Amino acid sequence: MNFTRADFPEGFVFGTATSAYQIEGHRFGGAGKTHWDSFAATPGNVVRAENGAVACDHYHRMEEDLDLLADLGADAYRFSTSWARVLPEGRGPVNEAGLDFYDRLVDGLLARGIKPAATLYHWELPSPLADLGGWRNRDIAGWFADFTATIMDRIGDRLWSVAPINEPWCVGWLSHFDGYHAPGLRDIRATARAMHHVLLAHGRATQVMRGLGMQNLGAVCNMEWSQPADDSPETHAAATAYDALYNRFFLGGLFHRAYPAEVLAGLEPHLPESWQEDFGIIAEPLDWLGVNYYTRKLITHAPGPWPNYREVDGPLEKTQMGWEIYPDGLRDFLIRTARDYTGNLPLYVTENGMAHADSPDLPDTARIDYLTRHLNAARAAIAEGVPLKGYFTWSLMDNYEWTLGYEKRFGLVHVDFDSLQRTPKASYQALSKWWR
Ligand code: IFM
Repeated sequence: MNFTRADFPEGFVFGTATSAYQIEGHRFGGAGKTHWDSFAATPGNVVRAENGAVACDHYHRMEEDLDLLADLGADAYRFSTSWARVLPEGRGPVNEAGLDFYDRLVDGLLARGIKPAATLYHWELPSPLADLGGWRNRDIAGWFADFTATIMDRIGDRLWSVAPINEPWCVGWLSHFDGYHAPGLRDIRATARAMHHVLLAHGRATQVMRGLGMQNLGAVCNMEWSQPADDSPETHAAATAYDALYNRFFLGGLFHRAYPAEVLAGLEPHLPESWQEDFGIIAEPLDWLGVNYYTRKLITHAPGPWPNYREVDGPLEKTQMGWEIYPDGLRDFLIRTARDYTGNLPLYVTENGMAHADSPDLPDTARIDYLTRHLNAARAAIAEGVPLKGYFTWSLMDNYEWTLGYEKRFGLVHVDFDSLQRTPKASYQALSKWWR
């Protein structure tokens, strides 16, 4: 890596991220069923029908994993709390073992001098709530607010930061329009409702936490830089529509109390009644915004029904996910987000990293190169005046990559999914040299 910690502003926070279902081992500790369990059990949805039942068994190996984080020199750790581990039915009776687990996790981080950065929801919805319509049901905002109160009552006094929901685009669009994530729907009305309700739930949870006197509350949005595949006006319109749906819809709701016209063109007839009246809750003021960034997409026009775009294969070098490597997109998103939405509000890169088909003894140069190039892009944004305050790599360790099972390895630490042995990769060693 061609820079050191000293090349970033004083107090810049470096960390790594994971999520509950992807690492914990959902079958341990009395957690309730989730829509990811049933989605994965349905043939054809997930590679080899793999699920998060055991994952990395972080539930039993938490201390070892926290030691890895400490040895890495991380300042902060983004983890998520599993709704079904805390409330197995989604509402009602609490699983004390679940609350104890997150209590120990937070204390374990603090004991090692690492800032706990919590995400309340990273995708595993309790099945009883999915049965009631999940994100399509407006009541989910209240259910989520109650879950927020339950978990924050226990750990809220010791958290460094909280974001209610990870990547609302994935919760809304990828899961209800593309059908690629649980619950696997492909329905425009379900999509419109889920996309709106996810923001409403974010706002309600934020209000609950403000009521508890909590600070450093934010939101985490994933972004993909969209570029037209050719110069025709209709291809440009397609790329703009992709950008609106993926990147500007959620920022618009959170910061401008409005949704982009390109999205309303398709979703407005399907949004819940009086949706505009919810912006007072959705746009609850925040302390920071997190950007999750991995890639760009080349977009072209697609005939037929809205949204009239499709992705085309791009020429750039790709990761194991088949995602093009495009660090400039990170710089440009940070600049655009600050300019058009967040102003002086602190920004964080809350996820960035690459999947690579590696084993513990390989040099891991591709990942080191990817991280170096994106950290340089972050520095370029800072040089342009963007108030970027931190950067988190995805992920601390190889884990369950949802629909793609355990094959896609994003970790700084290699996990052998038979023995569950952890082995730091060369990228872990490289980061640990200059993070400390
Ligand atoms: O593994 C996911 C994570 O759950 C959310 N952000 C993107 C990562 C890589 O696909």
